Amino acid sequence: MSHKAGFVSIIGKPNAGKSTLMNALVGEKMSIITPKAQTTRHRILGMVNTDDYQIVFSDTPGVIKPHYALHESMMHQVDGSIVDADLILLVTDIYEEFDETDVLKKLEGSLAPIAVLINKIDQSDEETVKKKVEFWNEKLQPKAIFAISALLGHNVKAIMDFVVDNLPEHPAYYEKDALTDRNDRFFASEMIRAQLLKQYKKEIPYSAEVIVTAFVEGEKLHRISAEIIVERDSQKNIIIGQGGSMLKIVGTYARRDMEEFFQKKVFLEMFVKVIPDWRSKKNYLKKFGYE
Ligand SMILES: Nc1nc2c(ncn2[C@@H]2O[C@H](COP(=O)(O)OP(=O)(O)OP(=O)(O)O)[C@@H](O)[C@H]2O)c(=O)[nH]1
Ligand SMILES: [Mg+2]
Repeated sequence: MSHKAGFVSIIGKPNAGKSTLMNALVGEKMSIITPKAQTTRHRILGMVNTDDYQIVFSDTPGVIKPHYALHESMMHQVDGSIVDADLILLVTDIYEEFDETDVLKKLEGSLAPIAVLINKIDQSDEETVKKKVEFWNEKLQPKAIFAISALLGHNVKAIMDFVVDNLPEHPAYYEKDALTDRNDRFFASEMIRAQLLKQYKKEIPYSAEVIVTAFVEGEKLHRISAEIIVERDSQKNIIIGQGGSMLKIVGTYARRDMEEFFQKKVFLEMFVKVIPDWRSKKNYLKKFGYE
C-alpha cells in the first residue's frame, strides 16, 4: 500500500500569522501566538497523521535581519526548514508591502514548490485581496495562492487538501502517534514567554528567555520551576514589579495555560536571573537550545 510523507515549511515575515496557521492545520495549541513580532524563536514541528500520510509542518521564526547571535540562530532555523522542505507555505498578509525582500532571498536556493498564503483577509476587502493575488502571481509564479484567515480558519481546509495532494510518496519520518518534536518542558517555557510578550512593553520581552529548570510530573499535580533570564538588573525589577505584582500576573496566566495544555493542576514557581547580553553570547544561547 502506498504512503505519503513530507516536510512542509511555514515561513514568512514576523507577525504574518505563521503560528496561528500552524495551530489551525495541526489542530493543537502547538506554537505560542501573540500580537508582537518575533514571538516564535524556534523551529517547531507539528505532525498530522493518518493511515495514508504523515505531514510534518514546521513553524519558523519570522524572517528578520539579524542584530544578535540569537537572531542568527533563529534565521538558521528558517534556513534549515527550507532545506528540508518538500513544500513551502509562504505566509504573507494583506498588510505586507513587500518593499523588503529578505524572505524571497531565503527562497532563492530552494526547488520546493511554493504556495503563497495571503492571510488576515478578515481585515480586508475583495479588491485589496485581488490586488495581492495579482502581485504574488507576478512576483513568484507560485504553484498556488490562497487567500485565508488563519484566525477564523477560512480556507485552512483548502490548504490541507493542497498539501496532501502535493505530498511525496515516502514512509513516515516519525512515529505515527507523534504530534511534535518538542517536549513538555519546552511548551511550559513557551507559555511563560507568551505572557512576557503580552504583559510587558518595548524591549523587555525581547531581552527575556525562559528556561524550565524542573518539571516533576505527579499523579495530581505537575511541579514546574522556571528561570526568567534578562540582560539587566533594571529589566529584572520591571519583570518582578512592585512587591512582585507583575510576576504574579505572569505566573497566574501562564499556570492557567499550562493547566489547560497538560490537563493537570500545575504548581509553578519562577525566579528571575540576570545574564548580561545573553542574546549575544554563543555559549548561553547553546545552553538555551539555540544551535
Ligand atoms: N485578524 C487576523 N489576525 C490574525 C490572523 N492570523 C493571525 N492573526 C494575528 O496576528 C498576530 C500574529 O500571529 P502569529 O501567528 O503569532 O504570527 P507569526 O507569523 O507566527 O509571528 P512570529 O512568530 O512573530 O514570526 C496575532 O495577534 C494573531 O492573532 C488572521 O487570519 N486574521
Ligand atoms: Mg510565530
